[in-house]
Amino acid sequence: MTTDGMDIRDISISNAEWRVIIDDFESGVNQGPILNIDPDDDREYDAIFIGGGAGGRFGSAYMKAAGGRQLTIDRWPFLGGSCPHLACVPHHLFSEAARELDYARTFSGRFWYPEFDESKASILEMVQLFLSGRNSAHSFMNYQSKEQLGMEYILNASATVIDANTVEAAGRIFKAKNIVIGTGSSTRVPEVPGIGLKGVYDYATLIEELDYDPRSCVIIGGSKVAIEYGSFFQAAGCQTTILARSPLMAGTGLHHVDDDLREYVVWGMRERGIVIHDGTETLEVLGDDRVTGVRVRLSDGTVTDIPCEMVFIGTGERANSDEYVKTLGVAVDDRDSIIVDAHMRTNVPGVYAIGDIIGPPMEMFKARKCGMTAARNIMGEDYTFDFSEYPDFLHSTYEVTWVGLSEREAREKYDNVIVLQMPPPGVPYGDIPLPCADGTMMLAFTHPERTGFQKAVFDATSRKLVGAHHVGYGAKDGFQYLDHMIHTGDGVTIDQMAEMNELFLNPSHFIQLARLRAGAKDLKSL
Ligand code: COM
Repeated sequence: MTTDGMDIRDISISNAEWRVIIDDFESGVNQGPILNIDPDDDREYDAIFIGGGAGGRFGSAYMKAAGGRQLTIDRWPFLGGSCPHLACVPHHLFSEAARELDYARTFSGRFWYPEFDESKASILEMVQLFLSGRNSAHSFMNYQSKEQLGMEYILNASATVIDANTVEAAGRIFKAKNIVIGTGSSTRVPEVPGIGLKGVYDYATLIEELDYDPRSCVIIGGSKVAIEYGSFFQAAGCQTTILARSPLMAGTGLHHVDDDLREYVVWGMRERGIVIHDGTETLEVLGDDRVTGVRVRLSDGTVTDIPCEMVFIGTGERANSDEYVKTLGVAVDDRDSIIVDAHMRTNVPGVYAIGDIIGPPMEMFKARKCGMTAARNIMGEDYTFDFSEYPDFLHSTYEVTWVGLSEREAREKYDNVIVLQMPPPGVPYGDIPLPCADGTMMLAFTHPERTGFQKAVFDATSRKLVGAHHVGYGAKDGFQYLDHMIHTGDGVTIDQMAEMNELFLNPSHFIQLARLRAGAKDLKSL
C-alpha cells in the first residue's frame, strides 16, 4: 500500500519514526508531498524558500526565530539538501576512511597493524556504509526543523514559481511577500565524447549508482572534489590518475593557497601513488558500453590512452538557475550563477538567491549565512554579507586548512613579511618530525616527512598575523576562530598570540612559535 502524501502538522514525529518514513519515501512505498503547514496562521508568508538545503533551512530557521512566517519547499522527502545526501557528509566519511587506510598501509605489519589486505579496502563498501546510514541525518533535519525550530515546510514536492510572489507546490498555490531561491548546483559535465558511458561518475552518481569496486580510476579535472575523492580512491587501493588543466590547488577556483602548502599536499598525494598530470586536455572517454580508459593530450602535446575501470568527474559545479531565468528573468553571470548584491537580492524585486546557486565558494558557511542574510533583510534589517574572505579547507589524506594571505600575496602587499614555519624554510620534510601533534605522533617516530606542514605569515611592521596555513589533523576548528581574529577589528598581533594559552601538543603550533619570536623588536622568520 502506498501513501498519497502526509499531513504531519498536528503530529509529532520522532527521529526514529522519520527514519522509517523517509526510507519508505525513498523506496517508493510512501509517495506524494509531506505537508507541514500551519492552518491556523493566516498571515501571508514573509518568504517562500525554494530548496531546503543549508541556505534555505538556515534562512527559514532565522526568519522563524525572528518572528516571521516562512515556508520551505524541497523536492526531496527531507531537509538539509545535498550536504547530508550526496556531498559534505559522504565526503567526510570517505576522507576519514582515506586517513585510516593511509595509516593502515603506512604501518602494515608493524605494531598492532595486520599486513594490509587490499581485498578489504573497498570504495563500494564505504559507499554502501554511507547509504545505510544517511537517513539518520535526513531524519534529524526534519525533526529539528519542525519540532525544535517550528518551521513550516512541504517536502517531496517540486515548487513551480509562477511569479515573484506566487509558488505552486503539492497542487496548491502559495503567496508570499518574497521568494528565496536556493536550489544549488550540479556537476559541470565536460563535453567530451564518451562522457555518458557506464562507469563515469561524479560525486552524486557515485553515491547513487556505484555497483562495483573499481581498481583504477581517471579523474577529469583538478577541483577540490578531485583531490578529495582521488585521495580516497587511491587509499582504497584504486590506482588513481588526475588529469587537471591547472596545477592542483593553483587554479582560480581556490584563493590564498600558499605555494609551500600546495607543494606539500601535492607531494603527499604523489608519495601515496596518485599520478597527477596538469596542463592536460581530455579528448575522449574510451569504451563501447562501459569505460575502458581516457584519451588525453598531455602538457608536452603527446596524446596517450590511460586505461581505467572508472572515470570520475572533478571539474566543478554550475548553478541550477535555468528555470528562474525563464520564469522570473533573474540575471545570471557567464557561469549561470544568479547575480545578487550583498543583501542576496536579485535584479527582480522581492526575489532573493542564496547558496551554491549564486556561485562560488560553494561552502556550507556561505550557504547558511546567505540564508540568514536574506531572512534578516526580508525581516526589515539592512544586513550585508561579504564572503570575499573566508577560511578554507580540503582533504587529501590530510586535513588541509588555510586562511588569510599566502606568503607570496603577503610579500606583494607588505614590505616586511616574516613566517613561522614547520618544517622551517629550507629544512627537508624528513629532517625533523615536526610539526607533530594529535594524529601525527606515530608518524613522527616512523615517517617524519609525513607529519604535515604549517606556516603563519605576519606583516612584521604592524606585527599582525595576515595568513595561516596548515596540513595535518585537527586544525580545522581552530582556523574558524583564526579567521575571525584576522578579519575582525584590528586583527591579531604576534604579541597577542604569544599571550594565548596553548593546549600542547596543539595541532597548529602557531602560539608557541609566536612566543619564541615575539620578544624581538625586529621580527624574524622561524
Ligand atoms: C547539514 C545540513 S548536513 S544543514 O546545513 O544543517 O541544513
